[in-house]
Amino acid sequence: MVSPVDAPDPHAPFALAQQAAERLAELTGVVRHDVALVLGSGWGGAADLLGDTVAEIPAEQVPGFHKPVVAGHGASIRSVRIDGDDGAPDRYALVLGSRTHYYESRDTRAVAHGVRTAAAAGVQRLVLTNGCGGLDPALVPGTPVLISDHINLTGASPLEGATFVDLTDLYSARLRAVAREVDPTLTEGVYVQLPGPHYETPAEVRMTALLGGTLVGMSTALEAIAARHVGLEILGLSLVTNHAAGISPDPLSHEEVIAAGREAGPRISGLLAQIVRRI
Ligand code: 8IG
Repeated sequence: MVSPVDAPDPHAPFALAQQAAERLAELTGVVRHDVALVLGSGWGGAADLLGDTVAEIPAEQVPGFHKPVVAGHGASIRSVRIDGDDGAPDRYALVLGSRTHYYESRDTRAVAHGVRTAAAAGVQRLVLTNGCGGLDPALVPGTPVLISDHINLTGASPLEGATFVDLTDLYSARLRAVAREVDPTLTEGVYVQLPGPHYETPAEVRMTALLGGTLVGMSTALEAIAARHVGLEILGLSLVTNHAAGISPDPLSHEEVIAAGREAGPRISGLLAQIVRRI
Protein backbone atom coordinates (compact mmCIF):
# COMPACT_ATOMS: atom_id res chain seq x y z
CA MET A 1 0.00 0.00 0.00
CA VAL A 2 1.14 3.53 -0.70
CA SER A 3 1.21 5.46 2.55
CA PRO A 4 0.25 9.14 2.49
CA VAL A 5 3.90 10.17 2.84
CA ASP A 6 4.88 8.16 -0.28
CA ALA A 7 1.89 9.27 -2.37
CA PRO A 8 2.70 11.46 -5.36
CA ASP A 9 2.30 15.17 -4.60
CA PRO A 10 -1.11 16.12 -6.05
CA HIS A 11 -0.01 19.74 -6.34
CA ALA A 12 3.02 18.93 -8.52
CA PRO A 13 1.19 19.05 -11.90
CA PHE A 14 -0.12 22.54 -11.12
CA ALA A 15 3.28 23.81 -10.00
CA LEU A 16 4.76 22.51 -13.28
CA ALA A 17 1.97 24.21 -15.26
CA GLN A 18 2.68 27.47 -13.41
CA GLN A 19 6.38 27.16 -14.32
CA ALA A 20 5.48 26.49 -17.95
CA ALA A 21 3.18 29.52 -18.06
CA GLU A 22 5.92 31.75 -16.61
CA ARG A 23 8.42 30.46 -19.17
CA LEU A 24 5.89 31.06 -21.96
CA ALA A 25 5.35 34.64 -20.78
CA GLU A 26 9.13 35.18 -20.88
CA LEU A 27 9.60 33.59 -24.29
CA THR A 28 6.57 35.15 -26.00
CA GLY A 29 6.55 38.53 -24.26
CA VAL A 30 2.80 38.07 -23.82
CA VAL A 31 1.98 38.16 -20.12
CA ARG A 32 -1.57 36.90 -20.41
CA HIS A 33 -3.38 34.84 -23.02
CA ASP A 34 -7.15 34.91 -23.50
CA VAL A 35 -7.99 31.79 -25.50
CA ALA A 36 -6.11 28.53 -26.01
CA LEU A 37 -6.36 26.16 -28.96
CA VAL A 38 -5.17 22.58 -29.10
CA LEU A 39 -4.76 21.68 -32.75
CA GLY A 40 -5.33 18.04 -33.66
CA SER A 41 -5.07 16.21 -36.99
CA GLY A 42 -6.24 18.45 -39.82
CA TRP A 43 -6.58 21.66 -37.79
CA GLY A 44 -2.98 22.91 -38.04
CA GLY A 45 -3.71 25.78 -40.45
CA ALA A 46 -6.02 27.69 -38.11
CA ALA A 47 -3.29 29.63 -36.32
CA ASP A 48 -2.18 31.34 -39.54
CA LEU A 49 -5.69 32.63 -40.22
CA LEU A 50 -6.25 33.93 -36.72
CA GLY A 51 -3.82 36.83 -36.81
CA ASP A 52 -0.12 37.60 -36.53
CA THR A 53 2.09 35.08 -34.78
CA VAL A 54 4.05 37.10 -32.24
CA ALA A 55 6.18 34.16 -31.07
CA GLU A 56 6.67 30.52 -32.01
CA ILE A 57 8.44 28.26 -29.54
CA PRO A 58 9.54 24.63 -29.90
CA ALA A 59 7.44 22.75 -27.35
CA GLU A 60 10.44 21.10 -25.72
CA GLN A 61 11.73 24.52 -24.54
CA VAL A 62 8.78 24.82 -22.16
CA PRO A 63 8.77 22.86 -18.86
CA GLY A 64 6.66 19.69 -19.06
CA PHE A 65 6.28 19.71 -22.86
CA HIS A 66 8.16 17.44 -25.23
CA LYS A 67 8.58 16.72 -28.92
CA PRO A 68 5.57 15.06 -30.61
CA VAL A 69 6.00 11.42 -31.57
CA VAL A 70 3.61 11.15 -34.52
CA ALA A 71 4.39 12.22 -38.09
CA GLY A 72 1.77 14.74 -39.17
CA HIS A 73 1.35 16.25 -35.71
CA GLY A 74 2.81 19.77 -35.24
CA ALA A 75 5.51 20.65 -32.74
CA SER A 76 5.34 24.23 -31.57
CA ILE A 77 3.57 26.52 -29.14
CA ARG A 78 2.57 29.85 -30.62
CA SER A 79 1.29 33.13 -29.35
CA VAL A 80 -1.04 34.75 -31.87
CA ARG A 81 -2.50 38.26 -31.71
CA ILE A 82 -6.12 37.72 -32.73
CA ASP A 83 -7.27 39.99 -35.54
CA GLY A 84 -10.20 41.87 -34.06
CA ASP A 85 -12.19 45.01 -34.56
CA ASP A 86 -10.19 48.22 -34.87
CA GLY A 87 -10.00 49.99 -31.55
CA ALA A 88 -10.79 46.86 -29.50
CA PRO A 89 -8.08 45.81 -27.04
CA ASP A 90 -5.67 43.15 -28.35
CA ARG A 91 -6.51 39.55 -27.49
CA TYR A 92 -4.01 36.73 -27.62
CA ALA A 93 -4.41 33.05 -28.45
CA LEU A 94 -2.07 30.41 -27.09
CA VAL A 95 -1.89 27.80 -29.84
CA LEU A 96 -0.68 24.37 -28.79
CA GLY A 97 0.34 22.74 -32.05
CA SER A 98 0.82 19.36 -30.48
CA ARG A 99 -0.68 17.38 -27.64
CA THR A 100 0.48 14.49 -25.50
CA HIS A 101 -1.75 11.50 -26.17
CA TYR A 102 -2.70 9.02 -23.48
CA TYR A 103 -1.33 6.19 -25.65
CA GLU A 104 2.20 7.62 -25.45
CA SER A 105 2.80 6.73 -21.79
CA ARG A 106 -0.59 6.29 -20.05
CA ASP A 107 0.44 9.33 -18.02
CA THR A 108 -2.60 11.54 -17.53
CA ARG A 109 -0.48 14.28 -15.94
CA ALA A 110 1.37 14.66 -19.24
CA VAL A 111 -1.95 14.62 -21.15
CA ALA A 112 -3.41 17.38 -18.96
CA HIS A 113 -0.29 19.57 -18.87
CA GLY A 114 -1.19 21.68 -21.93
CA VAL A 115 -4.60 22.76 -20.68
CA ARG A 116 -3.28 23.33 -17.15
CA THR A 117 -0.54 25.51 -18.61
CA ALA A 118 -3.14 27.44 -20.63
CA ALA A 119 -5.16 28.09 -17.46
CA ALA A 120 -2.01 29.23 -15.63
CA ALA A 121 -1.32 31.57 -18.59
CA GLY A 122 -4.60 33.35 -17.92
CA VAL A 123 -6.76 31.57 -20.47
CA GLN A 124 -10.49 31.29 -19.77
CA ARG A 125 -11.73 29.64 -22.96
CA LEU A 126 -10.27 26.53 -24.57
CA VAL A 127 -10.85 25.07 -28.01
CA LEU A 128 -9.99 21.37 -28.25
CA THR A 129 -9.79 19.99 -31.78
CA ASN A 130 -9.07 16.52 -33.07
CA GLY A 131 -9.26 14.17 -36.01
CA CYS A 132 -11.50 11.17 -35.43
CA GLY A 133 -13.45 8.29 -36.92
CA GLY A 134 -17.16 8.68 -37.72
CA LEU A 135 -19.68 6.07 -36.56
CA ASP A 136 -22.51 7.27 -38.81
CA PRO A 137 -21.94 6.37 -42.48
CA ALA A 138 -23.43 9.77 -43.38
CA LEU A 139 -20.46 11.49 -41.71
CA VAL A 140 -18.17 11.66 -44.70
CA PRO A 141 -14.44 12.23 -44.17
CA GLY A 142 -13.76 15.97 -44.15
CA THR A 143 -16.83 16.84 -42.05
CA PRO A 144 -16.30 19.02 -38.95
CA VAL A 145 -18.56 18.14 -35.98
CA LEU A 146 -19.20 20.04 -32.72
CA ILE A 147 -18.64 17.88 -29.66
CA SER A 148 -21.76 17.99 -27.47
CA ASP A 149 -20.56 15.51 -24.84
CA HIS A 150 -18.12 12.65 -24.41
CA ILE A 151 -17.79 9.08 -23.21
CA ASN A 152 -14.42 8.37 -21.64
CA LEU A 153 -13.52 4.73 -22.28
CA THR A 154 -9.87 5.06 -21.30
CA GLY A 155 -10.57 3.89 -17.76
CA ALA A 156 -8.42 6.80 -16.58
CA SER A 157 -8.86 10.33 -15.23
CA PRO A 158 -6.46 13.27 -15.19
CA LEU A 159 -7.72 14.12 -11.70
CA GLU A 160 -6.17 12.64 -8.59
CA GLY A 161 -7.56 11.92 -5.16
CA ALA A 162 -11.08 12.87 -4.08
CA THR A 163 -11.59 15.42 -6.85
CA PHE A 164 -15.32 15.17 -7.58
CA VAL A 165 -15.74 17.51 -10.52
CA ASP A 166 -19.14 17.99 -12.16
CA LEU A 167 -19.06 17.35 -15.93
CA THR A 168 -22.54 18.61 -16.82
CA ASP A 169 -22.43 20.90 -19.89
CA LEU A 170 -18.69 20.11 -20.16
CA TYR A 171 -18.70 21.28 -23.80
CA SER A 172 -20.22 24.73 -23.42
CA ALA A 173 -23.68 25.15 -24.94
CA ARG A 174 -22.93 28.86 -25.23
CA LEU A 175 -19.77 28.30 -27.29
CA ARG A 176 -21.52 25.71 -29.47
CA ALA A 177 -24.20 28.29 -30.25
CA VAL A 178 -21.47 30.76 -31.25
CA ALA A 179 -19.96 28.13 -33.56
CA ARG A 180 -23.35 27.49 -35.16
CA GLU A 181 -23.77 31.22 -35.76
CA VAL A 182 -20.60 31.03 -37.85
CA ASP A 183 -21.68 27.83 -39.63
CA PRO A 184 -25.35 26.87 -39.23
CA THR A 185 -24.69 23.54 -41.01
CA LEU A 186 -22.49 22.24 -38.16
CA THR A 187 -23.89 19.10 -36.55
CA GLU A 188 -23.15 17.87 -33.03
CA GLY A 189 -22.00 14.52 -31.75
CA VAL A 190 -20.79 12.54 -28.76
CA TYR A 191 -17.04 11.88 -28.82
CA VAL A 192 -15.83 8.55 -27.46
CA GLN A 193 -12.21 8.49 -26.29
CA LEU A 194 -10.53 5.10 -26.43
CA PRO A 195 -7.01 4.43 -25.19
CA GLY A 196 -5.50 3.41 -28.54
CA PRO A 197 -2.99 3.42 -30.14
CA HIS A 198 -4.72 0.77 -32.24
CA TYR A 199 -7.94 1.67 -34.01
CA GLU A 200 -11.08 -0.19 -32.97
CA THR A 201 -12.34 -3.52 -34.18
CA PRO A 202 -15.63 -3.36 -36.10
CA ALA A 203 -17.33 -4.98 -33.06
CA GLU A 204 -15.96 -2.24 -30.78
CA VAL A 205 -17.19 0.38 -33.25
CA ARG A 206 -20.70 -1.13 -33.09
CA MET A 207 -20.44 -1.09 -29.28
CA THR A 208 -19.51 2.59 -29.13
CA ALA A 209 -22.47 3.45 -31.38
CA LEU A 210 -24.79 1.43 -29.10
CA LEU A 211 -23.43 3.37 -26.12
CA GLY A 212 -24.52 6.62 -27.73
CA GLY A 213 -21.31 7.69 -29.45
CA THR A 214 -21.02 9.52 -32.76
CA LEU A 215 -17.24 9.88 -33.06
CA VAL A 216 -14.27 7.76 -31.95
CA GLY A 217 -10.79 9.03 -31.18
CA MET A 218 -7.80 8.93 -28.88
CA SER A 219 -7.75 12.40 -27.30
CA THR A 220 -9.85 15.29 -26.01
CA ALA A 221 -11.99 13.72 -23.26
CA LEU A 222 -9.19 13.54 -20.67
CA GLU A 223 -8.08 17.08 -21.59
CA ALA A 224 -11.65 18.38 -21.28
CA ILE A 225 -11.96 16.88 -17.79
CA ALA A 226 -8.69 18.54 -16.71
CA ALA A 227 -9.84 21.82 -18.28
CA ARG A 228 -13.17 21.79 -16.45
CA HIS A 229 -11.32 21.18 -13.19
CA VAL A 230 -9.33 24.42 -13.69
CA GLY A 231 -12.45 26.34 -14.68
CA LEU A 232 -12.04 26.71 -18.45
CA GLU A 233 -15.01 27.11 -20.78
CA ILE A 234 -14.61 24.45 -23.46
CA LEU A 235 -15.43 24.17 -27.14
CA GLY A 236 -14.74 20.81 -28.79
CA LEU A 237 -14.44 20.40 -32.55
CA SER A 238 -13.77 17.13 -34.33
CA LEU A 239 -12.82 16.57 -37.92
CA VAL A 240 -14.08 13.24 -39.21
CA THR A 241 -11.03 12.00 -41.11
CA ASN A 242 -12.23 8.44 -41.69
CA HIS A 243 -15.21 6.15 -41.32
CA ALA A 244 -14.65 4.11 -38.14
CA ALA A 245 -13.59 0.50 -38.69
CA GLY A 246 -16.29 -1.65 -40.32
CA ILE A 247 -18.43 1.36 -41.32
CA SER A 248 -16.89 1.32 -44.78
CA PRO A 249 -15.46 -1.81 -46.42
CA ASP A 250 -11.98 -0.24 -46.62
CA PRO A 251 -9.34 -0.75 -43.90
CA LEU A 252 -8.11 2.32 -41.97
CA SER A 253 -4.72 3.85 -42.55
CA HIS A 254 -2.84 6.72 -40.93
CA GLU A 255 -2.08 8.01 -44.47
CA GLU A 256 -5.83 8.24 -45.19
CA VAL A 257 -6.28 10.23 -41.99
CA ILE A 258 -3.48 12.66 -42.92
CA ALA A 259 -4.83 13.05 -46.46
CA ALA A 260 -8.39 13.81 -45.27
CA GLY A 261 -6.97 16.39 -42.85
CA ARG A 262 -4.89 18.00 -45.57
CA GLU A 263 -7.85 18.16 -47.94
CA ALA A 264 -10.28 19.66 -45.39
CA GLY A 265 -7.61 21.80 -43.72
CA PRO A 266 -8.15 25.18 -45.35
CA ARG A 267 -11.95 25.07 -44.96
CA ILE A 268 -12.03 23.97 -41.33
CA SER A 269 -9.16 26.25 -40.36
CA GLY A 270 -11.10 29.23 -41.70
CA LEU A 271 -14.13 28.09 -39.73
CA LEU A 272 -12.09 27.73 -36.54
CA ALA A 273 -10.47 31.15 -36.94
CA GLN A 274 -13.89 32.79 -37.34
CA ILE A 275 -15.22 31.03 -34.27
CA VAL A 276 -12.23 31.99 -32.12
CA ARG A 277 -12.65 35.64 -33.10
CA ARG A 278 -16.14 35.56 -31.60
CA ILE A 279 -15.50 33.73 -28.34
I1 8IG B 1 -7.77 10.64 -36.98
O1 8IG B 1 -11.18 5.78 -36.35
C1 8IG B 1 -8.59 9.10 -36.03
N1 8IG B 1 -8.32 8.88 -34.76
N2 8IG B 1 -9.90 5.51 -31.99
N3 8IG B 1 -10.55 5.64 -34.20
C2 8IG B 1 -9.82 6.12 -33.16
N4 8IG B 1 -9.05 7.18 -33.25
C3 8IG B 1 -9.01 7.80 -34.43
C4 8IG B 1 -9.71 7.37 -35.55
C5 8IG B 1 -10.53 6.22 -35.43
N5 8IG B 1 -9.44 8.21 -36.56
